[in-house]
Amino acid sequence: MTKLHKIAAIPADGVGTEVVEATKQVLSALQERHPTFELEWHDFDWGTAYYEQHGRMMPEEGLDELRTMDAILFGAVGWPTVPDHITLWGLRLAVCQGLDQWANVRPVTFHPGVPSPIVDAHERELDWVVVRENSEGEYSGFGGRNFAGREGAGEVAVQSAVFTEAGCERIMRFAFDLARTRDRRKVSCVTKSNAQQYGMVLWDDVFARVAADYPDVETEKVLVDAMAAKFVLRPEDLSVVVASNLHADILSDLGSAMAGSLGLASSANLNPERRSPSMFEPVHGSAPDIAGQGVANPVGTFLSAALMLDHLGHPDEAGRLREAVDKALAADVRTRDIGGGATTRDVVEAVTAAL
Ligand code: GGG
Repeated sequence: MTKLHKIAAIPADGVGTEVVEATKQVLSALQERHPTFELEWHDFDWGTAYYEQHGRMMPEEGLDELRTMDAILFGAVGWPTVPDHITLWGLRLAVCQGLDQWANVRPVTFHPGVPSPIVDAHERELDWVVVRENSEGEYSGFGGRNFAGREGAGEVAVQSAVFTEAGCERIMRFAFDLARTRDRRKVSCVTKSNAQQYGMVLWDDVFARVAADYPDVETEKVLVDAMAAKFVLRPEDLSVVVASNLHADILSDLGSAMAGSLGLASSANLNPERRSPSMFEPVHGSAPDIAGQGVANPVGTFLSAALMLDHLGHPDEAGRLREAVDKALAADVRTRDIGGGATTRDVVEAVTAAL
């Protein structure tokens, strides 16, 4: 039986438009060959061009439109004509926070044939997942500018990180539940609780309390600076890494660079209770330096679409898509960010042929 899903496509800016279009083509080929699912696409032209016309990144009723969807496929946000904090808050964060997509899952995956700058070929069985708290912390938007500072200080800006016990607890439980589905049942908790003695200590306290409910899961607490070193020096010791909004953003970029390129990295912004649609997007941004040239790496978006198929209840099809991506990469169909000369179109054709 074919299951129909309503999917919002928000390509947004720069290479986002190219990688989302490429992904729609690959998904269409997949659904033709394996008609267990059908995707009904709803295209939204939100982003920086929309902002330049309307003075906002998405319409006021945009979230209501998205609430009628089963899932969202997102491209990338940001363009040099508008400050990044306006575009990010106006669209990506507006959707993640507005639809309470509080768990951001970012797998770090190594692929055959893709050179890693620091990991030897024989060790590439590595894979771990960064779980990013996606609703609060350093991204709570709390603060302001123009406070009166001490004399001679000039303008003062305050940016507060807000951590709630409930927000910490739900992301920790999510991380522990995820660890239970993996070969290595381990959760690494990241903080900077030696220096940030309120929010990060709450984070550590909640971690210890939640860990007590999961005696079968190994745990460790690591400061974010030490975790950055550990990513590079002992990645085989990682399975699930749970971290705040900012820390996890940085660490997941490091992980994907270790695996060869940010262009390969996928992510899922989940509302685990399924009260609102979840959003799937490559980790990379809009890459204005290569936008419009047809050379963007679509693999991060393909693998985000695989996460979307898992979420929609099609794990076999998601697996087929992942296998086809690995076949294309192993056959050296690689864009220039991973040392090849392939175009976006070449990758679409190779993955489609391998499906
Ligand atoms: N596809 C991900 C994306 O567009 N990211 C843009 C960006 O600047 N993100 C920063 C963040 O979300 O922390």
